[in-house]
Amino acid sequence: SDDRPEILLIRQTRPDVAERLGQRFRLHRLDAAPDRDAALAEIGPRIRGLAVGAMTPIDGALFDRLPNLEIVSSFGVGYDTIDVGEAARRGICVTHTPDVLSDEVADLALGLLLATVRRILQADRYLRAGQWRQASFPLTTSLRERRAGILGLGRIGRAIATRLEAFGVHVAYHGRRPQDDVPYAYHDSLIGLAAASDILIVAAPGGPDTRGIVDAAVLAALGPEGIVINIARGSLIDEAALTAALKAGTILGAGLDVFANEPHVPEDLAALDNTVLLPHVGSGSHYTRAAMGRLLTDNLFAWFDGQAPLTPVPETPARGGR
Ligand code: 8YV
Repeated sequence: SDDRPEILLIRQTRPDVAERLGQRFRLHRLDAAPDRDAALAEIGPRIRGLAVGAMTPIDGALFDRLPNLEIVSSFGVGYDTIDVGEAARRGICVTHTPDVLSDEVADLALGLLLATVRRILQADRYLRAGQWRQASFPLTTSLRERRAGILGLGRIGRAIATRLEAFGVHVAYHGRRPQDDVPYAYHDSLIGLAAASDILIVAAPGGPDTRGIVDAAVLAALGPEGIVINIARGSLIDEAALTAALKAGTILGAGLDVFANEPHVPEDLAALDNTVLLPHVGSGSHYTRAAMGRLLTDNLFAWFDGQAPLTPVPETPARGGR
């Protein structure tokens, strides 16, 4: 008989992850099941571990179907779609994939910032449309002498800050608390940070605590030269307020890799010329996604070896195996 621990994969489709897990565990896939409900009823009680794609809703209703679940290993650093309070109450450990993607996401944030400030994509479209032969591309705003405000100076926020320093851009930040090991100015309110900045970079976690905190007042404080960059979660920004500010010219532009209701992007945001919009690609390189996949599997390996998981989230118990 096969008495290996049984693991359920939900929206985690990387072949290398499935292969590596399959060498050690009995794997089940919910995506492949014709009747999800019947599949859960049959295998649910035997499942001890979950491997999930990022942005996958994981809640108490699912935990009810998995009474012997010990660990949820999630692909991605953000875990706002996982009900960690409910997991903690049930003694279920949740792990994520921090650190391995910070540089990649920070690189993309700088790319998005440069593309937005120097209108790189608009210039490419201008050339391809043959307009260069008629006239030079209009001059743009600049990164020179700008002041960036980072909302959320976590692992990714710090990686963005060091890059901004290299570009000669002044950095300040707002977050839950000041950090004593950084040289950047702390603002105890987001609106204060926005008022002191003309670039606002969103790098804080999503979820109920941060929903809509970049609102009309924050955008007004950022001002008419203001640039908003978001590589975190769309939920942090009031998209309607952002769209209105971009249309009215009360801010200058926005570069967004994330949206409130992915993969749906508001049409009026896409119709604007002063936006650069990307389909949530921050961590999306072969190199980094492979590293995330390894960390996802390593967390499950450690757990079922009876060791402490490598990268548990702080909200859930991270005891070593049962
Ligand atoms: C996702 C992300 O993991 O890490 C996160 O929080 O949002 C991304 O890296 C990616 O979209 C894969 O699903």
